[in-house]
Amino acid sequence: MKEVNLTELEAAFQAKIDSEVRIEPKDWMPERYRKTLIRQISQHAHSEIVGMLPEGNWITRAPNLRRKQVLLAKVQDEGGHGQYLYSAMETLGHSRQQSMDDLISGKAKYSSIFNYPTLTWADIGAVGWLVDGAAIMNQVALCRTSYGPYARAMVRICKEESFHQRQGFEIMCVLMKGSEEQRAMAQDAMNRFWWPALMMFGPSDADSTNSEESLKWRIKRHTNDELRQSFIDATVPQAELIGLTIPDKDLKWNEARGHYDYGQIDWNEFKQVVSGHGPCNTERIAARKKAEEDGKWVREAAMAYAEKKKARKAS
Ligand code: BYC
Repeated sequence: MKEVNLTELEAAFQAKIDSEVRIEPKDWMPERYRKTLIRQISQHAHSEIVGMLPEGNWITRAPNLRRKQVLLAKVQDEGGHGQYLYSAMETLGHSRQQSMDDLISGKAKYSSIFNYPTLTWADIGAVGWLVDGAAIMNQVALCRTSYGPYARAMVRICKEESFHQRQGFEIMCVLMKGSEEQRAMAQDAMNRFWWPALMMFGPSDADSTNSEESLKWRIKRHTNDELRQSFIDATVPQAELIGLTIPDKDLKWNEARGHYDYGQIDWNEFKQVVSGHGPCNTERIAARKKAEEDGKWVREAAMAYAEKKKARKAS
């Protein structure tokens, strides 16, 4: 039998990607492709479950029963998204426990945005509208990512995220139609969440270390700056419609480019937050660590039950 060498395998793999054939768990893949996917999917999964914390903070303080029900459902959805994503990651041979240990030890990243506090009810509107809005902009493209289990998980996640985005925008609309204090609260949330939302798309293309390879493998379909620009173009008219001001004095429609020009992002702040020095990093990791410890007996009981069932079947 003819021996197939690594270069040939890589060429066949790239040809598959280029002709839009999905890569499935049992297919051959370059080790770097597998590692990149584990990194991105686990970061994404961690973002979902850490993202439950700033919103969960408002469940007991939602202004009425309807708002409480909607927020509960949203936070529960995020937990579900984490589950789909951890399952997709496991198909690459990486264990959930290892991934969780990496999150708790600070080795693994999660989205910078969840290291900012939710100080008022309007922040729940801003998170739904801006944070889920930015997430969708990125995630719609991921429905066509080259790895099958990740792409399929994203289809369902996107459907739920668009409901989240709308409920956030509706909160902002209601506040903007309310009292002077409510409008001021909505504007304050906008002022604090606008720039961190733009940072969710990652460093500028010039500083993005992973983009080139991820674009070649069609894990990513667009660059960080392309997605950021699409988000700004889509969101500015929504803010104008309800009377919110974008906190960027350089924001201006550019007729020639057909896009909004925008001001300088504070990349120092981004680096600080990503390296563990944002306003809530310590608190977020401590909450995940406590959840992991509190849930230990449940995992142990489930494992013991599964083992017993297996033994009974075998006897
Ligand atoms: N925060 O080379 P780059 C959600 C890291 S929404 C922290 O451009 P890549 C949710 C990056 O990991 C949020 N770290 O990276 C919404 C890399 O470091 P490493 C989750 C960031 O991967 C509402 C370094 O910076 N969405 O879940 O090509 C409610 C250089 O960056 C960030 C996803 O995760 C950041 N913002 O592109 C609840 C979507 N940005 O790993 C939940 C999937 C960059 O080399 N992920 N870094 O040490 C992606 O699409 C891509 O990973 C990114 C970054 C666009 C985020």
